[in-house]
Amino acid sequence: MSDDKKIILSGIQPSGKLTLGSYLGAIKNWAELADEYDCYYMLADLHAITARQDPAELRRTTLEQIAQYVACGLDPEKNTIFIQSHVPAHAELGWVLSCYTMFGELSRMTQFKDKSAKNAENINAGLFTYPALMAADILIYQADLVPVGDDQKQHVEICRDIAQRFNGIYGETFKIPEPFIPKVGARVMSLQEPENKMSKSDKTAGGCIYLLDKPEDILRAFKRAVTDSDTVVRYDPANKPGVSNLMQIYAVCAGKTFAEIENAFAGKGYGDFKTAVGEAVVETLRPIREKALELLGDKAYLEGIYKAGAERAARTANRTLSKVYKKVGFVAK
Ligand code: ATP
Ligand code: LTN
Repeated sequence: MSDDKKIILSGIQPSGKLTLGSYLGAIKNWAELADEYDCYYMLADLHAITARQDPAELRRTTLEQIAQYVACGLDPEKNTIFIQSHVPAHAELGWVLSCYTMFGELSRMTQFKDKSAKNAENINAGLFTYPALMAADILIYQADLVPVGDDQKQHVEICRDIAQRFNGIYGETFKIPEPFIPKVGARVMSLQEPENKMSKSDKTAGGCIYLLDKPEDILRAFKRAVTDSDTVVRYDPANKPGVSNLMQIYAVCAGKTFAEIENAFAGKGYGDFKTAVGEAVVETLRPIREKALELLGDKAYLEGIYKAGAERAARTANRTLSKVYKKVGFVAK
């Protein structure tokens, strides 16, 4: 991996099964960037424990997620794939950066407010300081670009603020990263409650499509997707959130524009449209599911990927951490 390439970092919490939302909003773009950039993709297990996880389940979903990263087209030879807790420098820089992150800033984070409202019994300090650790994840690789869905934009913005604050005090230390958010698919909504984001922690039956879902389950979920009492396939997110969400999904999975979709389904009603969207999603996910299931049978291969990934990631990460420790005045070892 050469030094002159721009750097990308992104990650997903292994807190459950990956959804169509995380694929269209984030992972799909990752694979397309591998040749142009030096890419780091992690499994954010340190972040995952901000919500209570079952230990055995967390181990299992972490491995499954690695298999799915590769199945989604991330070539482990071209991308550095690793588990966040295997590179301790993240937590170390996270602590330092938490001392340069303000209480007021953290209080404004939408994800904190949403997750606190949903889990009133476990509003822990980690959930609150989450953005400081996420800033460390990004800044420790001197990342130029952070490919994420729309919901993470605010976290990339606070990361930029933290980096600028630190650079302002100690001189140029961190590269200021930019979010990279797709034009279509940046916010896939629940199929049952199209006003809410499709999310792996959402327990509403039929709202979520998972990457490893069977084709017949995917088709059924789309047939039952909530639309409206009108019958026109038209892109209008404010008045027709269900149909507009299906159009977004179809646009990305079938490679069509909204105008093409509107024309193709003019006068046809929702039944045909929902079937077409379901079929396009089935065909998009079919190779991913098959590849992921195959890889899950080869634990040694997956282990090889995350071990090599952590070694490579740690080399870069430790360089930034040393620089930061020196700047803040820690005595060298
Ligand atoms: P959780 O429910 O545990 O908070 P999540 O399903 O919301 O998880 P994340 O792990 O937070 O997913 O997100 C993984 C990546 O996928 C992030 O970059 C996020 O922005 C993106 N993403 C998640 N859900 C969607 C969605 N519905 N539409 C588009 N992008 C999404
Ligand atoms: N907060 C993200 C996961 C995440 C991340 C990151 C994404 C943790 N660290 C660094 C991009 C860059 C989420 O909840 N999806």
